[in-house]
Amino acid sequence: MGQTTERNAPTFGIIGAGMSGILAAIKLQEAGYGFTVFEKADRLGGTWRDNTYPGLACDVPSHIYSYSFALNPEWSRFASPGSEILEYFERVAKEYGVDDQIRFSDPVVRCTWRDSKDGGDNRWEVETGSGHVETFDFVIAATGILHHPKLPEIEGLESFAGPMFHSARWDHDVALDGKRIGLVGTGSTGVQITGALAPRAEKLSVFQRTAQWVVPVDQVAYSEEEKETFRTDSDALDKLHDELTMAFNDGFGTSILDVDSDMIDGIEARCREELATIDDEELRAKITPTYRAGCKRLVISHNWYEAVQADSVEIVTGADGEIERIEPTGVRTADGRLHEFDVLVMATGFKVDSFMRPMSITGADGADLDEVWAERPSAYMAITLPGFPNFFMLNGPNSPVGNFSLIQTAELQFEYAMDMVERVVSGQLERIQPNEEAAQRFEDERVEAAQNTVWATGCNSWYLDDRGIPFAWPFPFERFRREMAEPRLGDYEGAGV
Ligand code: N01
Repeated sequence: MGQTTERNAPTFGIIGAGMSGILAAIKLQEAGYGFTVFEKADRLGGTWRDNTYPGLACDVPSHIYSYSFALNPEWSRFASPGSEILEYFERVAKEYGVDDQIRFSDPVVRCTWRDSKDGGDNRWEVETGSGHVETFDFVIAATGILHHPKLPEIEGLESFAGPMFHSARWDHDVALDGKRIGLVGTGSTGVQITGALAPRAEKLSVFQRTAQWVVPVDQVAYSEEEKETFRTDSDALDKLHDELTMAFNDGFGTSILDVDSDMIDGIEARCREELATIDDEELRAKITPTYRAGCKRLVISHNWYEAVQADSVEIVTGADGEIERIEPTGVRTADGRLHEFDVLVMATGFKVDSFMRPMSITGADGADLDEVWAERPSAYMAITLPGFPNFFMLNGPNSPVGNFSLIQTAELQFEYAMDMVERVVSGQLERIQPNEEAAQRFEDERVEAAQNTVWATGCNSWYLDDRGIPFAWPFPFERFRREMAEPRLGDYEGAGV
């Protein structure tokens, strides 16, 4: 396993073969550096491998949900289905020759920094579940954020007698057509599942704890002519990628920093317009949110408004519709009603504060990541950690998150990592380790800015940490781009060596 390396070239352990891990592998291969990609599952693709639920599609335009170096003229739709996205990652990994350099089905369980002052060689020792041990100069954690399914704490959860599963662990052996299905959750996932199952179920009961702002979009398919243009005119494809990036990462990404933003007003108005087309007043009231659009991640859908009006669908919500407990035959709500089902689906989101955990990560002087992150995860500039030398995270804590492509984020972070690695290779830095003061200063500034974002305007969402403070990058995307392009060397230990 691992690439042949140039003499004295640094080596890398990449944890995870999802979008970010594949990116790192391709780029390291191009740089001629040695690496091993560790993947706990038997297939690459991360979230696009784990999620296979009916209706799965990207809510970000496909032409920006692509690597900038591997734009894809073949995308079928403006926002393509999940299976197509998985095929894209598998194809790109194969084309760039990194697919057979992944160590599958063997999770990393431990990463330990062996410091020279303790007799080590200033390298990371990485151990997998099978007992395999390798050492590397650098570790890149590309373990994803929406990775660990979160089941709700509802009394009697395990007592349901029929099939019950989380949306990211879909059981495709379970029949759905003509069945009575209960669906808990109306985030991006629950809304997509509702659209797909409304025409198939005899009865679909959707348990909505909080109404969502659902932005209606057309599911536009690219014509053969358009695809042919993209195939033959790479400038046209680049231009589309750049325009969409400006609109989503910079435009939308920045609008959420202004609670009175015109863009958010426009989005809210578009949603209200669609809500106004619903004749059933009671239903309209049920699904109309009472908080500012953009506070939770916006849900994007081409069929939600049609689906909720289908005869087969019931939205169960409000004080009476609150879930009291789960029983063998269904869900009991606060009004005493028992909603009976053949199948129960939990589209209840993810534990977004786990990141690389539960693997054990020990840095310099015995620093234990579990202890460092005991309260909540955080990272200097969303990429490195004091006390954990030569360790980078792609899409880790405090990274930009929103209704835009996380691929851009990972690409910018990877460039930053390479910039810093080159400084070690050239002898400018002995190791890459931000100092505590810089990390604290960044965290203080981040927390202050986060409280002025639309995410902090009074709703509950996965964007909030245990204190109710948004955990993501709360500055303009342009600043992220700048910070990634120009590392603040003075924030690193031993800078100027
Ligand atoms: O999860 P969520 P998701 N009782 O956390 C409800 C990405 N994604 O899987 O709103 C009752 O957003 C909870 O209710 P409330 C995207 O980034 C992308 O839907 O907290 N209900 C909510 O309705 C997205 O944001 C695509 O009151 C309970 C739902 O479960 C992220 O994944 C597609 C409950 C959880 O919503 C997560 O989306 C799909 C309880 N005890 C997802 N606990 C793309 O297209 C939770 N809920 C790229």
